[in-house]
Amino acid sequence: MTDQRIAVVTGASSGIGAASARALAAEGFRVVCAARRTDRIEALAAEIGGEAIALDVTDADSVGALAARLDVVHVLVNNAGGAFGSEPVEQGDPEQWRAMYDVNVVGLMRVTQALLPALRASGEALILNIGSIAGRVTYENGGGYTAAKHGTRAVTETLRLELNGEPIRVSEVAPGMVRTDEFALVRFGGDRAAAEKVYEGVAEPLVAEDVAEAVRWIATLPAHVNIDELVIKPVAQAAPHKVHRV
Ligand code: 8X3
Repeated sequence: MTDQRIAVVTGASSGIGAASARALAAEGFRVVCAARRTDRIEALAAEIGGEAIALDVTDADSVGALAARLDVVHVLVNNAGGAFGSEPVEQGDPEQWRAMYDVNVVGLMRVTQALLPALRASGEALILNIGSIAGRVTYENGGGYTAAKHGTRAVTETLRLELNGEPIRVSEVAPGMVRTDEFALVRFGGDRAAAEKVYEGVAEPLVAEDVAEAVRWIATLPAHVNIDELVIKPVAQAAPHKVHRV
C-alpha cells in the first residue's frame, strides 16, 4: 500500500498529454499513462516511474478495462482529443465530424463515467479536461473542431453542476496555438507543409510544457480551490484568426 496520489492522463503518448504526465510525476503523482500507442506510453511510464495502460477512449471495452485496473484515482486529465480535417462546413466530411465528436466529447464522457467511482474513492479528486480556444470562439474551416470543443466545454460545465456537493474539482484548460509534433499534422491528414504553415512566422507558439505547467498548477492547488477554466495562448495570438507573424 502506498499513499502516493494517482493521476490518469489520457492521450499520454505525445504532446500535451505526455508533458502533463511528466509534470505530474515531478510533483510526486504516480501517473497512469493511457493511450493507444503502447510503445510510446511504456517508454514514458518507464521514464517517469508510472504505469502504461493501453486505452482507446472511443472503445467502451478499452475504457472498461482501464477502470477495472484502478480502485483509486485522484486526478484525471482528459487530454485525448484532436482535430481531423480543415474544410468549410459546406465541404465538411460527416465521418470526420463524427470522429471529432467521438474523441473530444463522447470519449471524455466515457472515461469520466468509468473512473468516477475511483475518483470518489480518493476523497478529493480533480477532473481536468483539455479544451481549446476553439471551445470559446469559432473560425473559418474549423466548424467540426470548434463544435466538438464547444462540446468539451459544455460537458465540463455540466459535470461541475452535477458533482456540486462532492469533493471533486472540475476544471478546463483551454489552449490556443501549441506547437506539438502531431496536432496540426493530424488535422491536415499528414500534410506536413500545411501543418507547418499554421506556425509560420510565429516567433514563439506555446509548447506542450507551457500547458502542462497549467495542469500541474491546477492539480497541486488546495482541494477547495476550483479553477473553472484557464485559457492560455502565446502572446502572438490575440484570437484564433489574429496571429502576429513576422
Ligand atoms: C487547438 C487550438 O487554435 O487550432 O485546440 O483551435 S486552435
